[in-house]
Amino acid sequence: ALPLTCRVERTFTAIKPDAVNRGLIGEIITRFERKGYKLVGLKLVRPTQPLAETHYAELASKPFYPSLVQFLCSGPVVAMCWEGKDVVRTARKMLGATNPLESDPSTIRGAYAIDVGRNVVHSSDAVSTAEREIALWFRPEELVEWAPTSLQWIY
Ligand code: FUP
Repeated sequence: ALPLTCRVERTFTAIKPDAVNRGLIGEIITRFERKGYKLVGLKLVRPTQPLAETHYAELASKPFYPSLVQFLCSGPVVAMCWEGKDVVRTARKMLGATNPLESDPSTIRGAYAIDVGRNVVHSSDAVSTAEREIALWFRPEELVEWAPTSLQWIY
């Protein structure tokens, strides 16, 4: 049972265009489902340039920023909101290090990525970032409140 003291959080996770094109949507969603997190938002979007620029605004001064924005807009992105105990930090662990050269092979990036510019997934790096990114990518009515009741859907 969920103890009252546990920190239930929400995070913003995105499957980037490289992973969508490579047919990795199911693999990535499956990892989060099997971990035990609850999906409360899900949509396929073709990000506009302003959306991508705002999403990565903190990196605007980096040399790779223009190509990063262009990459995010280059195809469909699966935008997700996942909910559960410590989901922000745990999702980052499940993704692995930003550079696939450093990510453990048991992580999503470690398993499926080779190049830092094509690193398959994004997930918010802090609770405050998650709040900003969820509000950027989703309208409030697109987030669904629900209590998973697995057996009810089988019988
Ligand atoms: P992360 O939070 O793990 O996605 O990492 P950052 O916010 O530091 O970087 C955002 C994205 O920029 C990465 F997913 C990939 C890209 N990037 C590069 O292309 N080159 C770099 O040297 C660093 C990051």
